[in-house]
Parts: sequence; C-alpha cells; structure tokens
Amino acid sequence: MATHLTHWGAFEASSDGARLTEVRPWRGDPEPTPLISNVASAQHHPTRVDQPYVRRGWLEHGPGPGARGADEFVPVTWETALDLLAGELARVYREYGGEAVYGGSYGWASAGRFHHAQSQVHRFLNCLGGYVSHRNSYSLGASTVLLPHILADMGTIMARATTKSVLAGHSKLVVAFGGLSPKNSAVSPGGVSRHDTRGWIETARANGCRFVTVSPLRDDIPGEAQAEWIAPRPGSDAAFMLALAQVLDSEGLADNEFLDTYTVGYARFAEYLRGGVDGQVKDPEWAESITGVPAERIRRLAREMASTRTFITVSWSLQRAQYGEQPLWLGVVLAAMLGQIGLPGGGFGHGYGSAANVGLAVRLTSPPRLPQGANPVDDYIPVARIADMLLNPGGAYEYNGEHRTYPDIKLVYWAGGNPFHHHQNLARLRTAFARPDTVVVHDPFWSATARHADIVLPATMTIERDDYGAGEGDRFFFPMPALTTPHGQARDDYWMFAELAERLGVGKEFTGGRTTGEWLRYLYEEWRTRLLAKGHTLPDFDAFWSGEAIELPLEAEEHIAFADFRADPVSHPLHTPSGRIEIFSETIASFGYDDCPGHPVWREPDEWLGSPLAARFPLQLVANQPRTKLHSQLDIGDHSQSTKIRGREPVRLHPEDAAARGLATGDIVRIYNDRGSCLAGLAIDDAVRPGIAQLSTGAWYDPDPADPTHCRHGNPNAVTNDRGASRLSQGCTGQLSLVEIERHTGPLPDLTVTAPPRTTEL
Ligand SMILES: Nc1nc2c(c(=O)[nH]1)N[C@H]1C(S)=C(S)[C@@H](COP(=O)(O)OP(=O)(O)OC[C@H]3O[C@@H](n4cnc5c(=O)[nH]c(N)nc54)[C@H](O)[C@@H]3O)O[C@H]1N2
Ligand SMILES: Nc1nc2c(c(=O)[nH]1)N[C@H]1C(S)=C(S)[C@@H](COP(=O)(O)OP(=O)(O)OC[C@H]3O[C@@H](n4cnc5c(=O)[nH]c(N)nc54)[C@H](O)[C@@H]3O)O[C@H]1N2
Ligand SMILES: [Mo]
Repeated sequence: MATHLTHWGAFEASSDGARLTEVRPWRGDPEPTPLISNVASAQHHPTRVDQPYVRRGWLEHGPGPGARGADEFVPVTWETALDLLAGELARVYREYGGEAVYGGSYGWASAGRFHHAQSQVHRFLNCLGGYVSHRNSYSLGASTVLLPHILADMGTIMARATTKSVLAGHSKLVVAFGGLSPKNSAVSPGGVSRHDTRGWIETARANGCRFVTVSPLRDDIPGEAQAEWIAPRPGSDAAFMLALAQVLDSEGLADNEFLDTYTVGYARFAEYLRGGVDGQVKDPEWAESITGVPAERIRRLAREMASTRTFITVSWSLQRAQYGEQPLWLGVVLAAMLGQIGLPGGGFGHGYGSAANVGLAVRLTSPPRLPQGANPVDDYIPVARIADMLLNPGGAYEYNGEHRTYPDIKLVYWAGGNPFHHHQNLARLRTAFARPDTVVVHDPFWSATARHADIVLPATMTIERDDYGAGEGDRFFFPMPALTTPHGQARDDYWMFAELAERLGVGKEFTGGRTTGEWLRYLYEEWRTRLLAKGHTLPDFDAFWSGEAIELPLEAEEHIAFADFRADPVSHPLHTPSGRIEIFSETIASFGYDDCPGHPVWREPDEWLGSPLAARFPLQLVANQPRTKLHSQLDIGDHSQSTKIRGREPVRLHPEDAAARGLATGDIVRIYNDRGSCLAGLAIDDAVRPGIAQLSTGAWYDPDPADPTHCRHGNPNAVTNDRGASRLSQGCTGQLSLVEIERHTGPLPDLTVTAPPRTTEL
C-alpha cells in the first residue's frame, strides 16, 4: 500500500502496475470523504485522452478563427503534434509577441506541487517571451480586490485566520453566512490530510457554542452543529446584515471604543444606516421586506450577537455574485461593531466551511515549488473577464480604479483548467473561443475545453507520475511516487513543455538541465537546507521519498486573527491606507463606482427573487460547488455518477415548487432563462428553501449540436450570467441567476460527453 494525495484527501492504494486495485482512506484522516473513489474508476475511462489530437479544420486550413467544439479530431503522433505546436508558437511569438498569448490558464489542475500545471505552463511561456496573465480567482474574485482596501490582503486573511481550535474552545455563537458546508470543506487546494469540520463543530457544541446558519440550504452545515436555520432570499444578505448593524447602532449595542480605536469611517456608514443618505432607515422591518426574514428574528439575533462571544463567518459563495463585495464588507463591519476582532472566539472569518484550509495551525513554511520565472508581459485580465477579452480586443473596461483595455489574443494556452466548466454563459464563451487563431489544451480527459481546442495533448493523472505535495496551509507533506503507468500515450505536462522548449531553442532555460526526478530531489534538498539553517531538521530526500507523510514545522498551533493589531494598533497597523479597519474607504469612494461605493450598501441585484425578471423566471438558481467531486474533475468517476438521475446532474427543488409545476422526483427537467437551458434530474427536498433551484456545477457541458445554448447534461453555466461582481473587482458571479423549470418532453437525448469526441484519420 502506498500513500497518495488528492485535492480532496489522502488515500492508500494498491496497484497492479496499470491500475489501482484497492483504495482506502489514509489512516491519519478522521473524517475521510468518498470522493477518493472517483480516481480509480476514472483512470481508464473512455474519456481519457489516449494520444495527441489536432482538430481537423485547423489541420486542413491552418491557424485562424473557427467553429471550435463542432469539428472532428485527427489522431497524430507525439512528433507531429509537438512539431506543429512548436511551429505555431514560433509564428505567434514572432508576429505578435507574448502580448497576443493568453496563458492565464486558470484552474485547479491536480494535487502534487511540482507538476502543478499552472506553474508549468507559466514557466514555459515565460521562457518564450511571456503571456497575458490573469489576476485573482473564480473562488474569491470580489474578496481579493476588496479586502486589502478595508482589512488585509487575502493571503494574510487565509494564512492568519483564527484557528478552528480557538473557535471550538471559545466561541459562544457562530453566525455562518453561507453555512459551514461539509461538502466544501472536504477539499483544499493541493490536498487535505485530516478532515476536521464535523470534529471542531462537535467540540464547539460541547463547549456551549450555538450555531446559526444563514443559507438557502439547510444542509449547508453539518448536523453536528444543531444549527438554527435562517434562509433569506439569496443575494439579500447585505440587507439582512445592514439591519443587524442598525439594531446594534440604534440600541447602543455597538462597541464605540473599538470603533474609535480600530476603525475609520463609522460615522459615514451610521448615517446611511439611520436613513441620512437615502431617507430609508435600514431597520429590521425594512430588511424583512427584502430578505423575507421576520424583523423580530433579525432584531433578536442582533441582540444575542452583542451579548456573547460571537464569531461571524462569511462563505466565499456570498461574494461570487453581483455586488458580492457588500455582504463581505458588512461581515467585517458587523464584527467591528461587536468589538470582538482579535479576541479568542470572536471577530470575523471568511470561508470556514468553504474549504478545508481555513483556520489551520500556522505553518512555518510551505513545501517547495517549481519556480515560474519572470513574465516580461505586464498585461493581465481579472480572471473572469475571459470571454469579454476574446470578444472585444481593444475594448475598454474598469477594474479596481483603473481604466483598462483588452488585448488582442491570437493564441490561448490552457493546462490544468476547464473554462467550459468554470465560466458563465458557456454559449457566449464558445463564441469567444471561435475568435483566436489557435487554442491549445493539455488535459488527462476530453474535458469540454479540450473539445473546444485545436491541439489536445494528453496529460498524466497524479497516480501516473512522481511528485510530492501538501495542501495549502496543511501540516502534512506527502511523497507521491507514481502508482501506475500512464494511460495510453499520456505524458507529464513537464515532459511536453520540455519537448516544446527544446524545439523552440529554450530547452535548457525551461528544464534547467533536470529531469523530473532531479527536480524533486533538488527542490526538496534546497528547501531542507534552508529549514535546517532555521533549526528544523527534516529527513533527507531518499528517506522522505521512501517513507510516509512528514509533518511540517509549525509557527503556532493556535492563532487569533488580528490579536496583535488589537493589542497594539500603533505598532501593528493593518496594511490599509489608514492602518485601521475601513468602514468607509476613501480609496474606493474615489473610484466613483455606484456599484461599490465608499461604504457597504444594499444594492438590488439584476437577478434575485425580488427583481422584475422573477415574474418570468421565478426560481433562484443556486449554482454551488458539487458534493460528489471537485468542480468538473472526474465527473465520470463512480462516486460522481452515483448521484446522477438518468445520467443527468441532480437539481433540487422544494416540494411546493415541484408540486406547483407538477413535477416528481426522478423527472428529467429543463432549466432555462433567456441565455440558455440545460437538462437535469429532479430531486425534491425540503432542505431547500422555497423559490430555490439548486444545481451544482461540474456536470460536463454537453451542448446540443443544433443549439449550443442547450446543455443535455446539467451544467448550470449554460444559464448563468457572464457579468462582473462590480467595476471594483470584476469577480465571477456564477453563484446566482434566475431561471424557470419545466418537465422535459420528448425523447431523452443521449449524452455525448461521456464518450470521446468524433475522430477521423486523414
Ligand atoms: N456557476 C458557477 N460557476 C463556477 C463557480 C460557481 O460557484 N458557480 N465556482 C467557480 C470556482 S470557485 C472555481 S475555482 C472554478 C473551478 O474551475 P476549474 O479549476 O477550471 O475546474 P476543474 O474541473 O478543477 O478543472 C481542472 C482541469 O484540469 C485537468 N487536470 C487535472 N490535473 C491535470 C494535470 O496534471 N495536467 C493538466 N494539463 N490538466 C489537469 C482536469 O481534468 C480538469 O479538466 O469554477 C468556477 N465556476
Ligand atoms: N466537494 C467540493 N468542495 C469544494 C469544491 C468542489 O468543487 N467540490 N470547490 C472548492 C472551491 S474551488 C471553492 S472556491 C470553495 C467554494 O466555497 P463556497 O463558495 O463557500 O461554496 P459554494 O458551494 O459555492 O457555496 C456554499 C453555499 O453558499 C450558499 N449560498 C449561495 N448563495 C447564497 C446567498 O446569497 N446567501 C447565503 N446566505 N448563502 C448562499 C449555497 O447554499 C451554497 O451551498 O469550495 C471548495 N470546496
Ligand atoms: Mo474556487
């Protein structure tokens, strides 16, 4: 049995050399997840890319705009594929330079940090002359831009979050906006060693902590929390939170001393609460009319929050929406008004429950990674503006106080991500992907993005290559020697880039003269030596490689976010312009954005249950993360397949909404709005608030050939809106949109995405 790490946990496996014969959870994991079974069942699935392919139209007519996603693929040898691609890269860099290459390549790829595909592709493109990159993530588009203005940068907030052990020991009330989802905290970038969500919540309960979950889904928090469930209309949390703030303000419950010492701008915000800006007092009665939550319940909650040690956590999902900055900012403001920031068990947190790595012990060091080199091209896009960029070369847009222009992209290079999973309004993305001269994709699977590429190169899975890895912030560092041979002709991304670099005359620059094995040893030993100098002894490479996971040194087992700032705000100022928490931000105000003004506000989104559009599309689609997989990864794996309904992704509706439409569990339904539609299998469930349709992301996009706005499988991004959260952040807003649902009539179309695309020999 050898140990292996994935983004969703570690497992022990036996192998016959070509496939895994037995998989069981790593013995160190107290709460293992069934997601680990997707790996073995996916490895030799027909949708693995078995060799290199080139799109027929591209092969016949050469580079240029084309109907990507509709064509056949031609199998070619590695030699042919690499020669063709090297030639095309040489042409594009010669004619246009790196300014015409989009290499953002957003995506999670796999665990295992040397073969991290984004690091690999960035290092490679840097050797050629650089690329247009991306900023921020789909996860935290609004947060990453907002938080440095008002509190701290995202890196600090993640790495220096109050540890879950402190919450479990000291919090008396946890108010979780967006819940503390056990499905989300199964996962962490780079891997999770010990899952502990149910554990810390159970301990907190035993210590007398009460949980309140504010979410459209009752099961966004584990049963162990025995939580009170409050379900405002999605997208209306800002109004709910403003009313909490208004109660604190009007009843003298705000901690004025804390506000005076540690924050700026409270007076301007309080004026807005009191009705001084728009004539509307933001009281619970006002919030009830927006959120649907009884005023009395809001008032009672505010008083309870002020009376005890209260922790406020806001999930990442709340900011993945139009005006997503507002509930996040209000989470910070409420915690400041309670005056408990920097105290054990009190204050503000972001994403406890969104991923396993929030609130871990503070690590002294992160494991070694492949250096990416320097990018000579300084142009970038906010990551979720990919379709806008491809559709509007030279077009103007605003971002974080800047007036910017989209570049003219000729070549798109993607390794380790799936924009036809992650982006909104996929039919629009498909139109955008028709524009460039060439699209290159490396992937182990015929992902929807690979199907929209010109050159498709088959990548190995982690079980097929040597690597090592630790999750972000995780204390265990795993050796990950290959467990099997690669499927078909699959090769490591590193090998592909090394071959291309050699052909383009930058072989030595890319490889540094090292093989994978030499890199692993070199990076490990260099890192070990650095740690030794600081007094930390770790095993040498050979002992590490042939042994078990090792424990990384910690800086602190327990940590309280902003405790140093609280103790001494002069010596430990925040890295905001004022050095304090900014309840009013002069910087943001100076940008003049009505969609994100100088203090948090309630703004009505275009698509929520209170908007005029709800007359035609009366259901709020919550497109959250999937329980049975990570994003689109291994959707053909057995655990992911086990919840499909006649092959379609399940959509959950409240019994009342199903009855009103004459729908029954197991029906195939059509989910639609003006942008597109998808099929899904119906699951009726009273854990879903009325008015909500919950369809997780991740079903592989299976466009109807006659109508690419229709997905036959159940990908919610067929109907989501491709619009930024605000001009400030331009963050992803995929979480919420409005739809209607009806029974699917006529024969059920076959899925094509569970088989490879059509191929032809030339
Ligand atoms: N509607 C809606 N949309 C959303 C969201 C939402 O809430 N609602 N959430 C968004 C969020 S937070 C995120 S992070 C994104 C996730 O979007 P992505 O990170 O793009 O999704 P993944 O499915 O993880 O894509 C990874 C791809 O890399 C491939 N891969 C894995 N390992 C390797 C490797 O070693 N080499 C290569 N070359 N390829 C590899 C996988 O097969 C897969 O195709 O989705 C976003 N999209
Ligand atoms: N199993 C699994 N875990 C994952 C992932 C995965 O793909 N699969 N992806 C990982 C990634 S990349 C990320 S970024 C994180 C994302 O972490 P999150 O963004 O927190 O996760 P989501 O599942 O998108 O949303 C969490 C919950 O928020 C609730 N919600 C949605 N809209 C609203 C709203 O307006 N108000 C309130 N109060 N609640 C709302 C939904 O009910 C939803 O279930 O998850 C990570 N964890
Ligand atoms: Mo994410």
